[in-house]
Amino acid sequence: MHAPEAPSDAPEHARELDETIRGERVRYVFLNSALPIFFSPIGGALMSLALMETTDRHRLWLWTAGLVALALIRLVMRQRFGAVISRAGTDFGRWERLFIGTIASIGLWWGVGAVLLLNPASPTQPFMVYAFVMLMVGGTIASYSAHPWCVYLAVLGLALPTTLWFALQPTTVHRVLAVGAVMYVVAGFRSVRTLSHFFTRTYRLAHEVRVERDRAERSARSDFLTGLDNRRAFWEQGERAVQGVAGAGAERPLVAVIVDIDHFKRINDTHGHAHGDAALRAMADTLRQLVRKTDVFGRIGGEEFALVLPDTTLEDARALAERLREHILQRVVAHEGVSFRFTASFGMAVLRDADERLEALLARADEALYTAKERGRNRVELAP
Ligand code: GH3
Ligand code: MG
Ligand code: MG
Repeated sequence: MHAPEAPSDAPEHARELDETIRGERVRYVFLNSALPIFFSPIGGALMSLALMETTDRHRLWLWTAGLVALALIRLVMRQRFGAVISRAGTDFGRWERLFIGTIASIGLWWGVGAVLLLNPASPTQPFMVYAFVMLMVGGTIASYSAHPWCVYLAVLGLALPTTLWFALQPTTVHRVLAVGAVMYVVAGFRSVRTLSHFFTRTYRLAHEVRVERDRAERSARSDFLTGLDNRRAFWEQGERAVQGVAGAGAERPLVAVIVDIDHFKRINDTHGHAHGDAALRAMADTLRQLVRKTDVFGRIGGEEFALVLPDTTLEDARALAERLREHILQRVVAHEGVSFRFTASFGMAVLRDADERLEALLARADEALYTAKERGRNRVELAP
């Protein structure tokens, strides 16, 4: 049995979809990284400014310069990724590692840097550092929510060092703030997870809609029994081919052929409907084997098939029709233990001029087919 369309390979499909979603996450991180690239060094500079009076200036300079350097690296990376993002075959996995790697290292630079800049001697300075670090945590969650791992790694690097430092202080107010930081981060992670879930679901749904639409479109245009184009698809493409000749203006030969299985009713009556169907599939198979992919052909009725052959001379078309006729004549159809042969008749018509439409052309081919039937079947006839 010829399945008109192979069923989609489910695991292969799922893998492909996962890859697409992964690519989209990377793309989202990329799109959203424009602001954070600048906000990270600006935030660092602002914090340095705020700490100027209470912290060693050389350290502040060094730390801010590090942030600027990391921002520059990301800027270059963004430029390069922007150039390849829409190109087929972009290795999203590689960019994903690079993006997460740099975003996480900036988080770490911030987090570790913040602890090294902390001045325990000052009564207010650590709280300022704490505030800046938590602001950065919020910004990271907001910016990269589509990519949970990016958020988890960057936020852990950012928040863990300061939170630990606060937790280890003997004073209650420090410890309370450490607990607050943990709650803040947990709630943030939780919401990132939820967002990510909806992100995946949206893409999955969009993908399923696309797949179903393609499937519906394909099945509306193909003949279920033979897998060939059905009447509608054949007609659309045939019209286009005929109009192509009209548009070209020059002398371009085009031939239409109608094929009709001889005494098909007899096959059905003698062997059964299933054997008739087997003959139809054998016919379709022969067409697929011998007719060029660029030609238009399909099953237009019960046991009727039609071809539109653009840029084909009458001689070539006749040679093809004869080859098809021979091939069918020789072919033994075997179905459920019964073997039989059948023949087919052919009617051909050459496009008269650029004004002739497919309907008129096929009507003439049909007349020729009628002549072929009259003259004994299993033959090729040309419309006058
Ligand atoms: P001729 O040589 O003059 O073409 O005779 P014929 O028997 O082929 O033509 P006729 O038009 O008398 O019979 C066509 C038969 O095709 C009748 C119909 O039952 C059968 N048929 C139409 N569609 C299908 C199909 O999808 N499967 C099968 N098995 N038979 C079909
Ligand atoms: Mg027939
Ligand atoms: Mg018929």
